[in-house]
Amino acid sequence: MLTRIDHIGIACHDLDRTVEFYRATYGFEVHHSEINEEQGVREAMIKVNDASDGGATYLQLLEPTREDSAVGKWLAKNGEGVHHIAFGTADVDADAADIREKGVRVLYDEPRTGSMGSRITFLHPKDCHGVLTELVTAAPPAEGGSPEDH
Ligand code: MC0
Repeated sequence: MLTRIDHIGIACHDLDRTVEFYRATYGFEVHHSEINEEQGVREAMIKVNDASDGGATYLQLLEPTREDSAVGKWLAKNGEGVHHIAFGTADVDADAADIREKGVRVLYDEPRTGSMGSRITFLHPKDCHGVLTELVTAAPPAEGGSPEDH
């Protein structure tokens, strides 16, 4: 069951400058940053609010690490802006299977690794009224920490 918005993915040309915009304009700080080589992105997660299921909602700022990545191609075509939305679920495998049965293309056979050790998959934007949609299951809580402490 999808229980919250996990994040909104925003494509940008310059991650550091974009992070500074969100800090200076809204007072948001970076909660976590990493490079995901498989996805071809350098990313910063900005936590906006906690959620009742123990998760949280983020803005995910994405700078491509290579031009032929999904974000690199999208930026070249569209410029900066909202790239995808992501829904949080406790069971990405079950939700992806249910959604696939409804005829929506799920892009990965098995979920892959996303931000902060999460498991993620994507739904094709052409099957979702033009919105690239991601499903996310957060990593289990670290010993003695919250699910977001990675
Ligand atoms: C492409 N299209 C989109 C779109 N990307 N529409 C809405 N939103 C997007 N973000 C549209 C194009 O405009 C085009 O439509 C059609 O889809 C095919 O696009 P393409 O440029 O030819 O590109 P493809 O087909 O090679 O790839 C599109 C696809 C790809 C969605 C399959 O981007 C993909 O696999 N995305 C999932 C992975 C991803 O996005 N990773 C980056 C975030 P027309 O009408 O012109 O034919 S990584 C992330 O978010 C992780 C780190 C995390 O959350 O933890």
